[in-house]
Parts: sequence; C-alpha cells; structure tokens
Amino acid sequence: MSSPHVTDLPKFLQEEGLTQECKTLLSSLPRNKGWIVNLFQYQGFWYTSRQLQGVLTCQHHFQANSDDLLLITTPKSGTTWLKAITFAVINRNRYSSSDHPLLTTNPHELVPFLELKLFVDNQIPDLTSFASPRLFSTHIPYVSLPESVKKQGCKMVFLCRDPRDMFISNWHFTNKLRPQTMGTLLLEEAFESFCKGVCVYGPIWDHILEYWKQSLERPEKVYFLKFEEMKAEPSVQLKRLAEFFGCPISEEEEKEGVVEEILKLCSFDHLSNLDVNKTGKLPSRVENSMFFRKGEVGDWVNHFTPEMVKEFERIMEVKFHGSGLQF
Ligand code: PAP
Repeated sequence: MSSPHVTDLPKFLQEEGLTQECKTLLSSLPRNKGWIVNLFQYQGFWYTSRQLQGVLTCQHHFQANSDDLLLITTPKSGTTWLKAITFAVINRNRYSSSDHPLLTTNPHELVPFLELKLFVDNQIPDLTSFASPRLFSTHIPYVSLPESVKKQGCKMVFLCRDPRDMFISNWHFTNKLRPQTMGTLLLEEAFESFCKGVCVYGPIWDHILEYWKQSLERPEKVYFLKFEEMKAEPSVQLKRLAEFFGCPISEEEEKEGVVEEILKLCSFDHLSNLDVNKTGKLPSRVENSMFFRKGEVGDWVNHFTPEMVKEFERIMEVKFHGSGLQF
C-alpha cells in the first residue's frame, strides 16, 4: 500500500527526510491507509511517518522544565482557540490590545507544537530564548509523551471535543489539504476509518480517556476541558485556566474588563478576520485560514446520516462506558 507521490502536500504530510531509526521502526509497525498518506501505529496510536519522526525526536530530546505549560489537544478540538487564549492570559501584562502579537501572528506560531514544529524533521531546537514559563503544545497521547514531561510534573491542559464534531472538522480540513489529483475524500470512507480508530492521533476515544484518567488522578497537574464547555461559559473557563496556570485574574482585573477583552481578542470572528489569518501561511505551508471554519458546537448534525448517528452512539457508549465521561 503506497501513498500517492505528491509534492504539493503540506510539509507535515510529506514522507521524505526520515532518519534511519524512524525508517526501521516504520517497517515493523502496523500500517493503514490514511486520509491522505499512510498511517503507522506506534504505542497504540496512528501517525503519518513524519509526525512519528517528530514524536520520536521529542521523546529522545525534549527536556521539560517543571514550570513548562503544555497545551494538549486532540486534533480539531479548538487548538487554535486554546493557544490564543492561553498566550493572551499568560502575557496579559506584557502587551496592550493595540500591539498584541495575536493581531499579526497566527496562534500556532506563538505556541509551537513540539512534534510538528520544534522537533519536526529530527531537528533539536534551541529553546533557551523561550521565556519562563515556556508554553508548548502537542497532540501526543499521554502514553507517548516524553518521559521528562511526566518526571517534571509539568502542568497540562487537555482540550477535547465531541468526537462527532472533531471528525467533521477534520474531514473538511483534510479535503482542503488533499491534492486535487486525489479527489475528494468521501464522508462515508472517512467515517469508516475514524470509527475503527484509524485517523491521525487516533483512536480518538483512547486519546481522550488517557488524559481523562490523568485529570482524575492528578487534577492539580492535568486540567481537562471540552470545547463545548469553552463555548458555553467562556469567561468561567478562562478564569479557571488562569487559576490553573498560577496567574489568577484579580478582582481589579475583572472590574477593568480584562476577561472580556481577552475573549474578544481571541474570538472566532476577530481572529478569523485578521489579515494574517486570512492570507498568511504557516512554515508547514498550511494556510492560516484553514484553522477557521465555523467554530460551532454540533455541526455534525448537518452531515451525519441516521445510520452514522446510530453507529457513533454505539461506539461512544462502549468506549466511554463507566468512565463518567460524556459528550
Ligand atoms: P488543530 O488542527 O491544530 O487541532 P484546531 O484549532 O483544533 O486546530 O481546529 C480548527 C477548529 O477550531 C475548527 O473547527 P470547525 O471545523 O468545527 O469550525 C475551527 O473553526 C475552530 N476554531 C478555530 N479558532 C476558533 C475560535 N477562536 N473559536 C472557536 N473555534 C475556533
């Protein structure tokens, strides 16, 4: 099963430039057809070869500091939003709303992914210029996090989303990424593999459950959050996040409207209409605009057939049974 040879793919989907270690590992791993390129199953989760290379390099070389803050998300769960809010909360005394970096820089540039940016292509970044607390993001499942993150006891926010919306968001995103020669990925085809757990960083339920368990065991270190909760009560969630990060919003700040100001700065409407997010591109060649589609809860109802609804309900019931977790 070989992947299409396409050169106009965003960098993170390309299959060139792997180390010998990664190539050897890949040859021993279960492999499956992905939505664009092949996926490989490592420590229970599916990755493209280049993502896996990033995970390995991270596992070998990332040295966490105890005050590092990690934003961990399942793909398409509101990563861009969480990055923007966290960056704005942590740096609220450094920038005014007129010279804020979020006005000119995509949130993915301000809070870099470990495996997709900093440690991508087997590169070992110099992180000495990062101000403390260092802010990183990742989609890596708990089982595969670099050991030093666990040893240092870094604080982590884990953001997930109703898997049905995650799936629809990812399907749209994938179709924008797919080279024309591949044609459109059919919803039914994508649905089948997603339900089997075969999608980037999937099985998504396992990914969510790992961090859910961690958050129950170590709530002071792992903060579990859903996109739906952020949408329902953004100011409550923002304040909780600030508290978790150790920089609570003071009464005075609240009176001054700091919470509303940050939420406005990071809102879907505001961010998606900025020039940088309408026309800019990430170094990976993904267009910034692709991270902004609808930003709503429940868009899956506009796509799912009654059979899909039933099948998904069945899977979620089985997977989340007894966990106390619901979507
Ligand atoms: P990722 O690929 O790095 O995980 P992520 O930001 O999670 O990116 O994916 C984009 C989703 O977040 C999109 O969801 P949708 O397809 O259902 O619309 C995008 O619209 C949504 N999103 C991005 N920014 C915001 C925001 N400021 N507020 C709410 N939703 C947002």
